[in-house]
Amino acid sequence: MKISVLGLGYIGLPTALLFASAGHEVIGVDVDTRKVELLNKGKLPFQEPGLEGFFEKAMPNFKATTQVEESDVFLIAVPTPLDEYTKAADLRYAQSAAEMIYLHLRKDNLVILESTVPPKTTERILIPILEKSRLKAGRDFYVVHCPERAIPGKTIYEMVHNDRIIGGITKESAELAKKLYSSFVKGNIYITDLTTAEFVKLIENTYRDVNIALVNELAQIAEEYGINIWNAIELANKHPRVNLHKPGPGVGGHCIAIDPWFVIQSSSNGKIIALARHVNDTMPNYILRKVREMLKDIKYPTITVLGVAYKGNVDDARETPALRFIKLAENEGFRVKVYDPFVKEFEYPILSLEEAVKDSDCIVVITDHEVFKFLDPEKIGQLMRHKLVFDGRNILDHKKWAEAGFNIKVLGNSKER
Ligand code: SAJ
Repeated sequence: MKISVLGLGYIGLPTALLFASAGHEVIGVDVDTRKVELLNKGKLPFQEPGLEGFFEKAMPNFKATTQVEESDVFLIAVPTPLDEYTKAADLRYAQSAAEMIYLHLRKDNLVILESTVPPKTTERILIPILEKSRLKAGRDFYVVHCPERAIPGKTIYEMVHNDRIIGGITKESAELAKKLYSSFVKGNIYITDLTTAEFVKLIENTYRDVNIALVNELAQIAEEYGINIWNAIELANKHPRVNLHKPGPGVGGHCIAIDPWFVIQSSSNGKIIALARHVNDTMPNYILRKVREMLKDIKYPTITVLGVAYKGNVDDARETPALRFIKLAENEGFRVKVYDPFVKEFEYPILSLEEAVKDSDCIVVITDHEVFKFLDPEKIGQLMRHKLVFDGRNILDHKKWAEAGFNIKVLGNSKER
């Protein structure tokens, strides 16, 4: 098959390379000329574990370009960001991808939408554009929605091993796409209709968002009762049907903080979903209140944010709660310094650990990077002005930090060490 993949980002590029490694002829299309040039030189535009490994294998069957050409399959994997003003999906990129495709669409082509979209988007937005080709969807060409479900940091593994959902305009469309994906997917592939597939993708992330909001609220309640939420969660999760998530400074990334809005944007329901968004979005405010209490006797305090990635062990800071925390802290007159061992691009300078903790009054852990467990509090303490830590992820080795003379507070645990 000749497959054109539109959008060579975190999802489109690995998908394109997986199809190419499976023996298909793949044309990667992106509007970013720099990215296209890099790829054609055999260089990857971003890091993702495992991606480099099979790039070489894929190369003979892969070409990057800025123009769409005639193909058997068109796969759309462009961003569908949240419009902050309307809290609805911004479908501009998906629409322009469809505009590029319809000019080259032929009978019996398959069009796949992988981008995350609000329910009914494929039917109401995408298909009308494709039908400007004068071909009829479901009769002259095939259409499916096959949402991506891979987690950043483990994208390749999950793309190969996770189960997939394919929603087709017709059963034939879904069956055709299933056959195509089977060339690299080892998980099960389930077939459904277009709107159900769109909905399923969204409710997976909504489930996670609402559950994280629940534990974030419980963490605050636990503090009122003077108990440790982390112990309570561990014990509650001994129940065979309970799986409480982990509290933290909120939810970042380009999926979980966004997809719940797509579920409710055109619905008259959605109270719990909107409330969960609010709880998670305001966690940085809560953490700042806690930090302020710790620093109440210190004039002109400086704080050090440990971790600005939206989650542990990744270099991705998109929609990170760290940014909200830093901005709020600055508004209140705190001086903020930032350290993250992975993140390269960020709105604030990323300092070395020594620079970031020097003369600081308090460390605030925002990201659960595994390496933070192995920090040396003795050395860090010697550089700081006051030895205070707020652990927003319960990730540090508290015993070690207490032994080094630190006063530690942990989110969801009002007990001091
Ligand atoms: N988080 C918590 N507590 C938890 C779990 C996560 O505070 O117990 C926070 C993380 O720190 C992070 C955010 O939530 O800020 C999201 O992280 P994540 O690891 O839960 O998910 P993402 O956004 O990296 O990827 C999700 C995945 N969806 C699900 O697990 C249902 C992934 O499978 C999707 O493909 C991806 O969204 C997407 O693209 O939609």
